[in-house]
Amino acid sequence: MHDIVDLRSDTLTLPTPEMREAMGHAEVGDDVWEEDPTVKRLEAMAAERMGKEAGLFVTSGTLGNLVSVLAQTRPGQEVVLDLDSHIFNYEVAGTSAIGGVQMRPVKTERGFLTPAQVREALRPANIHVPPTGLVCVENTHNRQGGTCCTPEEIAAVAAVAHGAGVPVHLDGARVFNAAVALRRDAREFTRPVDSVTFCLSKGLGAPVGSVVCGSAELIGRARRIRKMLGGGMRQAGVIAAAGIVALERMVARLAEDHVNARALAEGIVTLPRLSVDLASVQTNIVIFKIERAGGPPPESPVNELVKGCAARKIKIHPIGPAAIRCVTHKDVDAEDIRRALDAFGEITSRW
Ligand code: TLP
Repeated sequence: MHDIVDLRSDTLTLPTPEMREAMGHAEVGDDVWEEDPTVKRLEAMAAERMGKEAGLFVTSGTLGNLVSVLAQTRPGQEVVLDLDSHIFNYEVAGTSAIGGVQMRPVKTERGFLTPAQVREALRPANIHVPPTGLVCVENTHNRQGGTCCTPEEIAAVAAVAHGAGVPVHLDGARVFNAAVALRRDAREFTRPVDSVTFCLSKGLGAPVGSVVCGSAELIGRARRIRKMLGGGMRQAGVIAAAGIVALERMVARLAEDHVNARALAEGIVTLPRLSVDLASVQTNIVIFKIERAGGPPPESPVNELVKGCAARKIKIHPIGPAAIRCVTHKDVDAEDIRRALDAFGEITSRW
């Protein structure tokens, strides 16, 4: 039970006492000189968990994705990705603005490109067209509500891309949620791809940071690009120390967040003015809709729900004129979920 129930994102998680302790005692050095032992330990640990040769600690998932795209493309190339992907929608067009690549968003069924869609999107050798430089996939899928694709689905897409000599990047901001939900090792999701970014500062609870993993050669290039973008950090072991605790202690507990998200979704379907696609609730994200049918709606139902919840110290995030996203995480417990459901019930019963 928490005073404030913050369901806006798992990025809002606060560091655990153990993380703060580790940060306070972290052994540090200048990481641009590759002399920070704690950063090196985190990178080695991350690479091992992702089944890759090397890792690179970056400030954010956005920087991790940008560095990964820049390290594997050149200006004038095209990147194939899902229309609803985070890279295409929420990363400020960095890949185009800074990397000079063109995005080729493809509309998919559930956020995941199929092998046939990739085959169709790959450019032929023709002087008029931009060469395809990279294919990106996202798992779990944020805008689809935290849905997972299987390692086999990723492998099938990667096989098509690799067959054409095109590398594949996984935006695995929440790849550990997928691994826990599907009871698979994270390495199975990353084995087919050339690069992966995962976040320490979402469900894993670290205050800052993501890690890019790939071959030693790729990470060497990524390190230079990170420096170019101003992402070379000095005594970054202070924050990497929290990332180590995140990897060691916070992965298995993601299952609790999934149980809480499920409870939230199952409560929401019982409320007549709200609806949720239960099949989409596979990890820690619940996207639900406000149904207008069946009675006179308030002026802006979404605003009324957000404001009504805020008055009850519950924070939720609208993602459209009639849609709300809730994300469960370590700072939300089962009691908080009941409180949120009570609030939703009370507010919507007046409509
Ligand atoms: N997602 C954030 C917001 O940017 C929407 C959130 O609250 O969910 N890939 C995926 C799939 C993400 O969900 C996010 C963050 C990122 C990349 C970027 O990570 P950060 O926020 O560390 O730059």
